[in-house]
Amino acid sequence: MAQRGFFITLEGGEGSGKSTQVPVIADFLRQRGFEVVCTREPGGTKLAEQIRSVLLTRDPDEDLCDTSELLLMYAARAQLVETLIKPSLAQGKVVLSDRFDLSTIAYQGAGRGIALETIAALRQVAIGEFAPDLTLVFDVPVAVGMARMRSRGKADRIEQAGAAFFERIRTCFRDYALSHPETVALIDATPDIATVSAAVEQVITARCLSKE
Ligand code: Z5A
Repeated sequence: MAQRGFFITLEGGEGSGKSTQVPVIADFLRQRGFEVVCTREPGGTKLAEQIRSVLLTRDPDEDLCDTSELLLMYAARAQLVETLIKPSLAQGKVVLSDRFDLSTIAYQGAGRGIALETIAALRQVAIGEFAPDLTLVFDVPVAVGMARMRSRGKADRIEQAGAAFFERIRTCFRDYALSHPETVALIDATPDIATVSAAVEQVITARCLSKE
């Protein structure tokens, strides 16, 4: 039977540069002989991508309420975990996901103010105890991230929230990383792309590859 692969998630606020790092990490791991599957949240499968478009497109006639937003995040996550992530890990592949469950704690929990107990109850229904082997939290000051995003153009529905919302999210990501040092690494994402890549590769080498 194939050895189980490992699951790495990339998390952080707007413009933290995590999406830029996904193909860099994938290349780094492929060069070391791993089969790598890259995905994202919300989305990553045909049906989960349909949920993503409901989540990220602002409907001028009807606001998505916070509870619906939370339920749709978990509907998309259940679909992604069951149909893509678990089967890929069972085949011995490495899965890289641009965002995962920690984004729900940060955005719906710290950002929208939904109780962590509510989030934990839904997580249990959607994915049970399933969790990443390693989470990389990309940290940049909110103003730096926003400036990077502005240079990219139009904001989606969630990105239209105010600066205080994004400050709460950044604090949540940082606090979570510092309080879960065994499974989460905090990456300073302010320097240039190559410097951030080098820091990430060092963490992956130490946490995942040295156990091979
Ligand atoms: N969301 C949620 O609320 N709850 C959940 O449970 C989940 C998600 C899973 C998904 O949006 C939204 O869903 C997200 C959270 C919410 N919303 N918000 N707001 P998305 O997938 O469309 O986008 P994103 O994940 O928020 O961000 P992104 O667009 O993928 O950007 P990024 O990963 O933070 O950064 P990037 O695309 O790699 O880089 C942004 C720009 O900066 C780009 O021009 C790069 O070239 C540049 N860049 C990158 N790195 C650097 C460095 N190091 N220096 C300088 N410039 C850089």
